[in-house]
Amino acid sequence: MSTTAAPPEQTTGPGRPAAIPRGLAALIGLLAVAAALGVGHLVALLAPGSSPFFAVGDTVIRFSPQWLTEFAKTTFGTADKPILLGSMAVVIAIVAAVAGLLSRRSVRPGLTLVVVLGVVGLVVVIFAPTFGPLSVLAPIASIVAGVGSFLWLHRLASRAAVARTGGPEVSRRNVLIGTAAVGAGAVVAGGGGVLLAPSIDDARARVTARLAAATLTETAPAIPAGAAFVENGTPPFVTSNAEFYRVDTALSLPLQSEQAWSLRIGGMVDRPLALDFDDIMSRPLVERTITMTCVSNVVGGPYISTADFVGVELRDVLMEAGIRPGADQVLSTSLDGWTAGSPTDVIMEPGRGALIAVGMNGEALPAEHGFPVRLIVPGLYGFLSATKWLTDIELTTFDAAQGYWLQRGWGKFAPIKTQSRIDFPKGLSTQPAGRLTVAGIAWSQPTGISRVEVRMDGGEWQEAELAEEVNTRTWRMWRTDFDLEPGSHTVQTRATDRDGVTQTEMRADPIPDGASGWPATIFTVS
Ligand SMILES: Nc1nc2c(c(=O)[nH]1)N[C@H]1C(S)=C(S)[C@@H](COP(=O)(O)O)O[C@H]1N2
Ligand SMILES: [Mo]
Repeated sequence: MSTTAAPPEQTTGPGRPAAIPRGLAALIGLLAVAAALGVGHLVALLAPGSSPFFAVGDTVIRFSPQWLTEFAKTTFGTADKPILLGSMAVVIAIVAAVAGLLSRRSVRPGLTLVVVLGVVGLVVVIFAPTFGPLSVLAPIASIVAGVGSFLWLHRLASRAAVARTGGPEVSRRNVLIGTAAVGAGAVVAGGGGVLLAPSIDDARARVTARLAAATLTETAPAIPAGAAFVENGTPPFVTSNAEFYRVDTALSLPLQSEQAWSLRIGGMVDRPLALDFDDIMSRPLVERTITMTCVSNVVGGPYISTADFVGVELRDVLMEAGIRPGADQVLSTSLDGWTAGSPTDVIMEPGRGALIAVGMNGEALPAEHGFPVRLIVPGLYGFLSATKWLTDIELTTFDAAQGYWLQRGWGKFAPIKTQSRIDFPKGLSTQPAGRLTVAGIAWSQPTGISRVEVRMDGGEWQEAELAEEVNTRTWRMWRTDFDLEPGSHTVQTRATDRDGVTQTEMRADPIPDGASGWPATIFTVS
């Protein structure tokens, strides 16, 4: 072999080890970190919430400043979760590649970075609200897998680098086999973690069957055909479970079977209760059609939906526990550690109709909407009332404890604001000249809607036709006709509740207690 054929990177000499080629070095970092995350995700099957990758994502969400959360929600909507996970994957991949590149000669710098990543995963899992005795296993397995793969691949690659200067050709094949093995291991482990994740399909099927067989002490009246103006562009009165809006902080859904589920009711009560799913099912079950609304909904926004919920009266259960004087807050906690604090006096109002819900539109709650059990409080925004994956109810005071969003600058008391939305015509659409039916929805739970007015181009307010009222806990559809000349037009609406209070024109952002202002839609007639 002639010396001139030596590769340009050859810097071998006494006391100076051969450098691993850049691409291979970066690949080693990537594969070691992928193996770490894959193995971590697999071992996390032993303890919910302990997969390092998802735990990091959950922590990013928990510690995101309020402006960032709002920006993500309003810019990406429900795509915010995949976008967060994707961005995390990119950042981690860059750090992993850097770890590999730092260790082209000595194993130490890159290995240190891999360990640092692993320790971040461990710390994040330890401080997660879901932390339990088995939770450390996944991040520790992750560190072992990451460090082991890095050391092994680094040794193979260093040997191959030396071999390029004249050693046995076989080392290069070893590198190939090594990288392929670690890559395959990462995919198999991570994929195993995904595929072996407990499915709640069977549990949901059991609950759906039990609900179908149960006798309800109160059924929701059938929805009259005239309750929605779908032909004019409003949504159907009842939202299908698939179409129901979803808002939560959960990157991976808490999955618990109804058999493993239990609810503790404690704090400032005379008789703390522990209820399991059978206890819930053996109580009087009621069915109610309720419209839920998210405080993050902007004027004209999509975060509002209606369903038939089945559950037990929250008020009755709390009466049984016996609320002590001074307990002004009902603080509910989910399986993933999210919390909501509702005012006790609202929940205990006779006729408010708050539910510990188990059914939604004739089936068990879907996983995304809180299976097996959640809270629904008509008239309160979801962020301070509608805890999904419910596991704990604590009677306490607002001074002693604050719910998740209250800690992040959102309101302490946020009744749903009277609002209306224009569903047709769509903004910036073009409509044919002549008669145009404008249509939409209005809501003011739990007071109900008594009037919706519509005006075109700042003209006289004209009273819209209201669809049949289902109950005051739900939205109400409206429509009205205009004869329009060609050109650009702006339509506006304002709703009035059953107490005679008209929705305010004053514009407010969603934070801290809900958006307000009259919706306006600009469109063209040609
Ligand atoms: N466990 C849990 N429950 C939660 C949330 C959450 O982030 N975690 N978000 C709340 C918010 S802000 C709203 S608006 C409603 C939305 O319920 P949905 O997703 O079933 O429509 O759930 C509430 N319950
Ligand atoms: Mo919300």
